[in-house]
Amino acid sequence: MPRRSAARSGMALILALAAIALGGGLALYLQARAAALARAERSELLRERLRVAAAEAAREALWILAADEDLAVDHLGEDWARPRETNRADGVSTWAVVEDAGRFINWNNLAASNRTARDAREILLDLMMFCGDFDAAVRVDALQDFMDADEEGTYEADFYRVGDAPYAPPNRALWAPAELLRVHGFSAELFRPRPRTDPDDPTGGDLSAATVLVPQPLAAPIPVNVNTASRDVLMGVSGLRQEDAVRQILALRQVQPFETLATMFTAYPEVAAVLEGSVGTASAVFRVRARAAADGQHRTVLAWVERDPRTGDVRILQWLEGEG
Ligand SMILES: [Ca+2]
Ligand SMILES: [Ca+2]
Repeated sequence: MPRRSAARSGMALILALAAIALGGGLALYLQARAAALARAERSELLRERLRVAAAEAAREALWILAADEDLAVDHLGEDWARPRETNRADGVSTWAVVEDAGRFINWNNLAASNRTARDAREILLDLMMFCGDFDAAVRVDALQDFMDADEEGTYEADFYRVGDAPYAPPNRALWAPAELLRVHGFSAELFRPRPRTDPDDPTGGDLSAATVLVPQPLAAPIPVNVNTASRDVLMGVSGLRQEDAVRQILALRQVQPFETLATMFTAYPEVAAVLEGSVGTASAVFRVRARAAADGQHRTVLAWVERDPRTGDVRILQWLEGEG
């Protein structure tokens, strides 16, 4: 009998030890889980802090844009055009930059009615040719059909009603660059940056740096700003035969930004005829890009705004938040 009792208590001891070991394991597991939860919580908290910081950086940049004292002239030497960087005491660093839409050619210009010397179609065709695209006519025709209200054309609904994922052109101004990539002939390849290797190459332009998609339906095309537009953009807007005039415009604005178009048109009467109606000295639409980073995480803001040319008030057209 005593032997059996000893065996039982031995068994009880083993069970108790197993329970202790299990309990210890559970405690360790719970501890690890709590630490993981705390880490996830901290990471979520940081994400939210970065989201707020990026939005604040974008808003501050827009304040500076609204405070611009000269609304009749916009150039790259103005306060709003300078990228801003901050390194805050809490370890968050932010960066924000404002760019005017006038320094680019807007794809949606093609959807606006036109009463200028050179229409949006001609300008886009020349720009794309200048950027080495010799198939531009097909792409511009397809984009025109994609955005115009009617259903008459080669690249309308029937054209896209093929394959496993048929879709239809929206027949309106586009809202996002991703929509542009659905147009026949457009692909990410078209927008790959092209560093200029030969400065004299007449077809060495960079379409990725010369165009933009302003997410806004337009009554008239957004004018190109002669004070901020790049050489490629000015070449596109003035036509491929105006290389000398474009070079002189760029040299002259280095000395002093154009305050009126009259001063430029007097200096270059030959370009006045082609640029009339397509260019301006100020911009009304701007893009702000902002970024906040800390501990290897970052959050971004991309917003399009319209600035009232009389009051300077800034109105948001599109506000996108993201990561990376
Ligand atoms: Ca200004
Ligand atoms: Ca159409």
